[in-house]
Amino acid sequence: MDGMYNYDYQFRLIVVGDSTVGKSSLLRNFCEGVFSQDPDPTVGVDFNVRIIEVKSGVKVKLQLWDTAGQERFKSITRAYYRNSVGVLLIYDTTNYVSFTHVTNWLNEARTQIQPYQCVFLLVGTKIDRESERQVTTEEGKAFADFHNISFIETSSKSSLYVQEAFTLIAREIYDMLIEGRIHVQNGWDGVKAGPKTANTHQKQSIDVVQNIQPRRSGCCSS
Ligand SMILES: Nc1nc2c(ncn2[C@@H]2O[C@H](COP(=O)(O)OP(=O)(O)OP(=O)(O)O)[C@@H](O)[C@H]2O)c(=O)[nH]1
Ligand SMILES: [Mg+2]
Repeated sequence: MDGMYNYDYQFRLIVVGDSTVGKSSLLRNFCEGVFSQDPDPTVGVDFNVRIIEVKSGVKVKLQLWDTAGQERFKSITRAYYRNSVGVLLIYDTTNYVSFTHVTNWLNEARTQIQPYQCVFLLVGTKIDRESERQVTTEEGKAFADFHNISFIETSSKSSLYVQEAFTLIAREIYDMLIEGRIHVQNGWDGVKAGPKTANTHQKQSIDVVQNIQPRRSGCCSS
């Protein structure tokens, strides 16, 4: 099997945060390797796909949902949380207000995603604008540590740590899957077995529907 059909799992990730923090730019850099100074604000929800290798020989197709940060689209984007196994919480390191709003995005995601498991990653963007920085790395890290989630700072303009951000969250999800803390489940699209592993999971997924595992801290409603 080749190309888009040659993967072991599919993870659905959602990218949230205030308007203009750089959500679409992060996804465009990751999926297309480009950066635009003046992109249009996202209207509702956009969708991207990329396959990555989470460890040697294991390919994961990432379905990436890019949401609009503007308040008026909240009711549309809310519907996309439920089928996500990963949430990238984005703030702009040059905009302190966007950092103070991360708590709201985290709470919103937890409320919408429960009772399903998910993994969060805190992402501070625009580190190429170091002289305009308003949120220190220590502040970002302290927030992430407090909520027991991972943390990374990126620049979509300079392509700094963009790949690493997606690899980090995908590996974390994969590890939880292998450890049995996240499951492929019927009726939930957060994680799906790919063409290579679909048969193995078919029986398993029926078993786990009635047996949702307790979450580790850092997951949805801990
Ligand atoms: N210097 C710099 N600018 C960036 C970076 N990422 C995004 N921007 C700029 O920030 C602005 C907003 O970027 P978007 O990616 O559209 O922001 P968004 O979070 O998708 O906004 P909404 O779709 O309205 O929610 C644009 O002018 C981008 O060029 C970055 O890493 N460095
Ligand atoms: Mg956008």
